[in-house]
Amino acid sequence: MLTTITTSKKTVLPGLVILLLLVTSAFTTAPEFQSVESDFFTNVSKADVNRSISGYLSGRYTSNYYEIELPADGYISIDFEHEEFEEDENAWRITLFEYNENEIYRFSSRLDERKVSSPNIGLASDTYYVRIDRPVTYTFSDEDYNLRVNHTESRHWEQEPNDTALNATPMSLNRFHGGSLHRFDDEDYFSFDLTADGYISIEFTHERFDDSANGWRISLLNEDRVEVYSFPSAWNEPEVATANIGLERGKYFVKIDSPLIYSHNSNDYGVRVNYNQDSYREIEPNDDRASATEITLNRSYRGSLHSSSDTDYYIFEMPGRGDVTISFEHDTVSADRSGWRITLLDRDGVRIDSFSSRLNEAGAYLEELELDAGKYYLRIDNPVTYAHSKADYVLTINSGYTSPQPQEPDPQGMPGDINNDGRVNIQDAVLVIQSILGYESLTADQRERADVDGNGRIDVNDANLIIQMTLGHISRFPVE
Ligand SMILES: [Ca+2]
Ligand SMILES: [Ca+2]
Ligand SMILES: [Ca+2]
Ligand SMILES: [Ca+2]
Repeated sequence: MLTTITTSKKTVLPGLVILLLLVTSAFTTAPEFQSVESDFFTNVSKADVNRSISGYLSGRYTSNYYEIELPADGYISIDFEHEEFEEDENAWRITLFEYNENEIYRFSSRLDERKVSSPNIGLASDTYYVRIDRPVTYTFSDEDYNLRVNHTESRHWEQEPNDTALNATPMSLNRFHGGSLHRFDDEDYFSFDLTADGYISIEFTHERFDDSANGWRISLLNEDRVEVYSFPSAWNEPEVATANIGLERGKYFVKIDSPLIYSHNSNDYGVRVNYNQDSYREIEPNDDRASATEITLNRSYRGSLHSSSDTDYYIFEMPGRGDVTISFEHDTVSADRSGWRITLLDRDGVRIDSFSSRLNEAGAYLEELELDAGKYYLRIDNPVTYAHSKADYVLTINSGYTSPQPQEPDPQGMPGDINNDGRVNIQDAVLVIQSILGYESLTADQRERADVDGNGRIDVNDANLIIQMTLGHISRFPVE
């Protein structure tokens, strides 16, 4: 019996659907029964930025859509205003979204709230939508409202949504970029590229507020999204700057988020990455032996303990048994405390010797230490947390031995100084002759310095000119 009924219903249904469709198409305007999708197409109107638009919700289930074309990259804020009523209930919901319906921001307006505004939201030049509808409560108001999308043009502002490293907003080095955590769970990723080894510092600024809660957390991440360093900024701390952080060339991210939900601050912030090229610098992260920064003898390297828990490992090689002197220098700070501890370790990480450098002393030395051939580590850390200084230090390992040094291209290298020892002498002429004869091959930088007549080739005329310079017959090369 049951089966028979079901079958008969099935045969009847298509007819009913067709009938319903005919009925619906006969009475096309029925706003109370429109779906969100049909609302979008019938109820969307274009809205210019920086101009007030008035409107009202014609029905309990109506949504008004506004299409907003941003003429340039920058940031917007949305103002929503209406007459002030007595009830303290939410009657309007304002939603900002992208064309693919990805919601960017949503807020509500209460009946007794004459004006509400969104925080500043960074957006790229594109088309966006604002929807006005009733919040998910029973309150409904068909009173007039005014909507205004304020747009400010800026080429140095975050572009939402940038909540993952994949969507990071590219940032220019040495320039402030604006942004805001428009929601408590907003995360802002910026990306930057270092084309050469060097060091950066990050500056973070915002208006000063009378509260000591941490409103922002700023994290530096490397290409693999591994955190290199992270620091907070409190509401009442309008400027924070990190120590110099040595980094190797590559891609990096700066991520800004709220450390805690209750201390979220939606006001604008500014963030800047200052960069300087430097080939003789620690490379963070170098907090363990496996990631130690390689250094060579008789060269000064700079580094810093960017936080009280930072540890810096260096590795160097003794080509044979000999004496070394380790020098550690820094700017002085008036406090009379140990600021740095320097520990020498063997290749297995066993301590050989250590010494400290006090904050109020310009440096400290470990002298005349005899070491066998092999690899060694130096560890720099903080002996006592409260005595931390984030100032740069300069570390040098002096020894009669010279490490085999990689030929670093010296941008200041002068024409004729092929071996880059700061002088033009007969050794340079010999190098040129050897390279012409094929006994020696020169690097690209050396070839550039060797071509002293500037004819694009290294030939006997270049060697001749270098010899003449050595003898004092000429005072400058044709290329100079
Ligand atoms: Ca943001
Ligand atoms: Ca974001
Ligand atoms: Ca360091
Ligand atoms: Ca380190």
